[in-house]
Amino acid sequence: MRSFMVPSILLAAGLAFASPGSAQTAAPAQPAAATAASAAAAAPAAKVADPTLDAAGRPLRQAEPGVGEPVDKAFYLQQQVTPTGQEAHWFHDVILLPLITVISIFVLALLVWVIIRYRRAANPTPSRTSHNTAIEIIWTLAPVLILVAIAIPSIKLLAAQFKPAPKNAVTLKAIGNQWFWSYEYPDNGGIQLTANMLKEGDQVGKDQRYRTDADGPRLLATDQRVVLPVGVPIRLVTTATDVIHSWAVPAFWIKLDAIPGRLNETSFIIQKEGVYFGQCSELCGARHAFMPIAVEAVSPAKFAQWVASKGGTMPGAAAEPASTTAIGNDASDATANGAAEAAPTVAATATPAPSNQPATANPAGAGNTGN
Ligand SMILES: [Cu+2]
Repeated sequence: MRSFMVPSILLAAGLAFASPGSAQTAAPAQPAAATAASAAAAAPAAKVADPTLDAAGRPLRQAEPGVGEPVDKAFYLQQQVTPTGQEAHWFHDVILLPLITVISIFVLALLVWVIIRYRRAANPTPSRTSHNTAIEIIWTLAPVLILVAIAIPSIKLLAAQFKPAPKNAVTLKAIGNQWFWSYEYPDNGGIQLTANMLKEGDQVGKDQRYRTDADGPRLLATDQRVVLPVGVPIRLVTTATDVIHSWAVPAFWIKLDAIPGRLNETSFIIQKEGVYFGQCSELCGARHAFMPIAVEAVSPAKFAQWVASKGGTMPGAAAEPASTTAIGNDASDATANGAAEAAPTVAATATPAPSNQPATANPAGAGNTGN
């Protein structure tokens, strides 16, 4: 199926000389001539400069060490930058971890006490007691009360994760493909991105783009970042074109399955500008480990500029979103929330617009940055 789609897309882009074989490998970069030609052919309307990239097409913002990315030899949760994530982090640190520690130590102490105190040498004639109503009530009731106490914040947290996004939310549609992510911004003029993992310098041919430290850590950096505004609700919608994937960004407390033929939805608010990395978190095939996610959170004004640079539009006309209402949807917007959105997005899944061509050949591509 895709073997037909890819050549036709390339042909449409005027790349008749690019062989279908090279297009199918989902490599993050292409030979210089092809990249330049496709960029010229595919981006006629980009007048505004992409505010996230420098003149050479490299990302201006680098990841902050220890934020939004794993740390060498560390374990524990990443610093959370969404309200839900912070609540979950608190729940883990203040409730769950102390509780499980106390219970584990208590049970271990009981076991050790029984093993030592009631061993055969120390206790030659065992007790014949088989019932003690008081203690039976205690060991039944105590766990029940503990579970009820945990359930209250737990269910609250669960509800927060699946609360529908408000009307002013920015919609990001993440589409899992074997093995890369593509993205759509249906409320912003249908901007489309394709994000491929950046390979290391020794893994690519001459003149091909490879990862640098400005892009992010090895196996996490992508050739195109997902750009999202801070302080504005984000409606994340996931789906997939082939098998089940999962869009997961630990710093957002987000892990949402992307299922072919279905839409999953959640919402979150990023509170801090920065670069946040994640990975596909559903075993999806041979290159499951090589379809990372890189999100760059920027100010709403910068987001509007980025949308303009991709040839998109901000809902609600005003191209200068100073407030959160200006950046999101208006109620009047035809592609606004809820059921109205479901039909076009499902249709978009049926026709796999995102291809596995390198993002540099994409209308929204980062450009010829490797050269
Ligand atoms: Cu996957």
